[in-house]
Amino acid sequence: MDARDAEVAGLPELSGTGRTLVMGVVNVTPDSFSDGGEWFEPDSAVAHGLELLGEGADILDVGGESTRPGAGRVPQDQELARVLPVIEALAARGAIVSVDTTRSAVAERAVAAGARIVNDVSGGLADPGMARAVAEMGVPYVAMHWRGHSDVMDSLEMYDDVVTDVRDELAARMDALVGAGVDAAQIVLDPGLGFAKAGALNWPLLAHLDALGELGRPVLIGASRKRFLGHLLARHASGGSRASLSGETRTPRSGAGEPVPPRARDDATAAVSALSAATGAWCVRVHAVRASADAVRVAAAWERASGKAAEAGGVPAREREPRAAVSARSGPRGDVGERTDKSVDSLTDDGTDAGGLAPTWQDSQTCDDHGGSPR
Ligand code: PMM
Repeated sequence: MDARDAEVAGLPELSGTGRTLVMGVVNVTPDSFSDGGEWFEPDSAVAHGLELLGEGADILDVGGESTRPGAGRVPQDQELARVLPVIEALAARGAIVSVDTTRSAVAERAVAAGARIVNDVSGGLADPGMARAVAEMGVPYVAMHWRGHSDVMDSLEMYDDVVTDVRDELAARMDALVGAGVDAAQIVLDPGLGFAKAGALNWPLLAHLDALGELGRPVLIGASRKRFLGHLLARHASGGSRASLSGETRTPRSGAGEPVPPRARDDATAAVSALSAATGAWCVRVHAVRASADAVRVAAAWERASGKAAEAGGVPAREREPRAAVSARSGPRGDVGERTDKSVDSLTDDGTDAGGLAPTWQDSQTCDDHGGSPR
């Protein structure tokens, strides 16, 4: 998986950037878990979208139906009334807009209103008409891993091995979509962080993004403000082992064991963006754009520099040897470890410590970061 080589048919302006793209979230909903109600009026949603563009968003993702755990469905005409004016206005201002919907009728109307991408959190499972609609429209299509609507997804979290199960289920979606006439070049895959995945299940997916890369399509990551990050930070806030070992004094941001609130997850989101970019993700979907826009640029500069170091002969093998452990620790699936190693080469030049770039599979398995709700 490598963002630099990824091509998605129908988005010529976004190819060849040499970096991971940033999708800014514009939720036109009263009840999304992260920002519900903030941009509910069309004018404020449009203003928010323009602000995100100014902060460096490449794509604006407009959605009118909350997918927070437990949420019920919004009637189709209400979803349309929420998203269409916002999409029309943002597209008219030159934004590349995606529509976040599971309904083919909404996707079709949104594309007619100027949306260029369909982002379907159900990967075509919620609406049997979606594959045909996307095939006919020929637009880029984000197919996310999904097992059921928000009101039932908490009960669908059984996995033998979350990485291989998600990969195999996405492979099956790809086959079905292509079978229905969608060009594989239109498809972007997404592991669906937080969707039928409680806290600890999300980390192996991030640590093994290369497993999705095996399916040969670009990957989009939507970690922004999700609950598994809230739980991770709650451990720090409660004076967990890392803080006390390092003698660091941290201002508690939440009560012990309680996830920090969604907005307090933005720095961690940017860290996920940087690491996702380092492993070659095509795009990250985020609420707070500026930090992730910076993060993906840092990752790209880092990658370019490591490429140059390798071309120039790199660091002598003798110096590189101890760092190979980082590659081995990042897992058996190839790409992540390989690319980590390259970055480490350039770091060795200035003596910076690069240890522990990727969590290990075992670390993730033993992580106690379970949350009551997947986000
Ligand atoms: N997450 C949410 C909504 N849409 N789309 C994709 N492709 N991937 C995601 O992870 C994703 C998504 C939920 O977050 P929100 O309610 O804050 O928009």
